[in-house]
Order: sequence, then C-alpha cells, then structure tokens
Amino acid sequence: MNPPDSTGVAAEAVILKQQKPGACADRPLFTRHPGNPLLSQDNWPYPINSVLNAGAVLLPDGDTLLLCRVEDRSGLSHLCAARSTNGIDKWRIDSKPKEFPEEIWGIEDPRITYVPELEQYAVAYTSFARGGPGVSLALTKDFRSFERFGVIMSPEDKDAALLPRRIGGRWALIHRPMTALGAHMWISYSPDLRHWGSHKIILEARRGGWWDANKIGLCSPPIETAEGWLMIYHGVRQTASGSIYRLGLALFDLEKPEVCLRRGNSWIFGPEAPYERNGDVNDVVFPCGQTIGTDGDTINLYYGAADSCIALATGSIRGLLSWLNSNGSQADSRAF
Ligand code: BMA
Repeated sequence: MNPPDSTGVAAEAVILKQQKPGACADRPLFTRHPGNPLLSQDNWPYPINSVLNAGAVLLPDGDTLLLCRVEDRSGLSHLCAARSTNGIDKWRIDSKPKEFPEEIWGIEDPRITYVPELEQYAVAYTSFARGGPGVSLALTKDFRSFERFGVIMSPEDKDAALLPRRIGGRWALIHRPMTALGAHMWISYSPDLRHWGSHKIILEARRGGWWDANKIGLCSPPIETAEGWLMIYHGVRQTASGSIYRLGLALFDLEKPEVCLRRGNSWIFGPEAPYERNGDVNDVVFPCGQTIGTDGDTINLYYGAADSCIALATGSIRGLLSWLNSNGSQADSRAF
C-alpha cells in the first residue's frame, strides 16, 4: 500500500512545551498540513452544514478513504466516504449519504480497524437514538455495503474502536461509557463481536485542574507498536467560555491492554489554528482516524476541527513513543 503524499508537510509546527524542567528543548510532535482544512462544507456534492470527525484507512489500491461524519441541515449526522490518491486533495466524495436508518438521531464519529482474521474493516461508531448515544458496530469489505451488528454498547457510550486482533482468544473494544464513576476509558471483551463482557476501566479522567480532568475518550484506533498499544485520547477541559478538546498519549500492554504502562502528563496537540479555534463548536480538535506511511513510522492524523471541517497533522510514531518515555508517568491509569 502506498502512503499518502506528505510533500509540503512543513509549515506551522505544533510546539510542545515540555513539562519537566531540564527535559529536552521544545520540539514539534505533530505538524499541521499547510493545505488545512482539507475538507469542509464547500467541498460537498450536496447541501450540508459541516463535515468532521472522520475514520481513516489506507485501501489496498493505495487510496486514502475517509469515512466522514457529515452533519446535514436538519442537525443530524450521517456517514459519507471520501477517497483520495494522496490523502490530501482531489477527494472523490460519494454523491449521497450512507443509509443507516435505525439510528433515528444520526450516526457520528466512526473509527475504522482493519481486521486481518476477518479480512474486513470493522467500523465502530456512535449511534444516536432515543436512549442517547450508544456504540454500534458494522463490518465492511468495501465501504459500500455493511454487515450491521447494531448497538453493542448501550447508551450513554461513545469513542469506541475495535483492536485489530483477538487478545487471549477474545475481541477487545475500547469505549467510553458515562457511568456513576465518571467519563473514563474502558475495555470490554467478546467471543463473537456480539456479546460483550469483562468490562474494565483502562484510563481514568484526571481531576482538578488537569487538562484531561473529568472527561476523556479514545481518539483514533490504538496503534500496535513493539512497546505496546499507543493510544491518542482526548481530554476535555471545562472553562467559563466552554470546553477545550485537546489530545494526549498513553501506552498499554500488548497482551493485557487494560494495563496502562505510561501516560503523558501534558497534552500534545490542542486547538491553535483559526479553523480549530472557531467553528460550530470552538476549540475542538477531534481525530477519529489515522493512516501509517510505508516507512511504518509516519502517522497521518485526520481530525475534526471546531466541529466544522477536517484537517490533517503528521507526526512520527517513534517520536510519540520517545516523548512518552520522557514525559509520561508509569502505570498511572487512575485519577488523582
Ligand atoms: C464530543 C463528540 C464529538 C464532538 C465533540 C465536540 O462529545 O460529540 O463528536 O466533536 O463532542 O463538540
């Protein structure tokens, strides 16, 4: 599979302020693409309000596919696929929405995982109906027809992605239920993708003044590395003028993904550019997908910006791991 063309990915570095005195100098972890935003209302072949929070995958023919959340002018969201040879421009957008009629208030925020054992893509998404937002799952080979599993995690639950392989013989799903304990990240296991159990918290929202206090959730699907499952998660800071959605990093054990090995202390990416700061919901960066370059290291992170458009930032998996090693706390999945 060919990687997306990353030519010109240079400008506007995200400067990370190191938290630890004496740590290495400021350095960029993600670089915004100079053509951002890549997709917005103006690109769409039919009338919409906004396009945001897309799942992403590199197809076998080398195309990048974004499964976009599109909000129409009724306020409800649906999914629509956009394909591009280089993952940056000349998007070929489906001429009509994908029909998922059961979710009467729309479907949102898809995360795509290719599952080699099934030779299919698993799409975990938020399905919004009378009971509130829940997690639904569908399998597809081509993003044109889908085998629908319906709601697999009852409301209120969001921010889900399937791991690409079984762990100890069972499928594993990361998700974010709202419970009496708060808005934390959980893992659940299943023998057949339909019946889920062994629910465990894997990462808690911190408390007090932290950037990721009170509410967190998985962003793009976990990345399997030699050091563990690398997860990019969002933290929501409540302020007097609204919420700020920023991104952080955590690493989990490969064969026991409920075990957090390291967690970053500061955020690594937050709303700074005008298209991230101003939109339908200000101050939001919200990735649901990434593609990995053929070098096995380049990460192309596709994110919704200000709930209005889709943007791209590029980084290095090695760079993220090395930052986590020097800026993370060990095995600290719990709130404090
Ligand atoms: C979250 C989700 C996302 C959205 C974000 C900011 O709860 O609903 O779809 O981008 O809020 O509004």
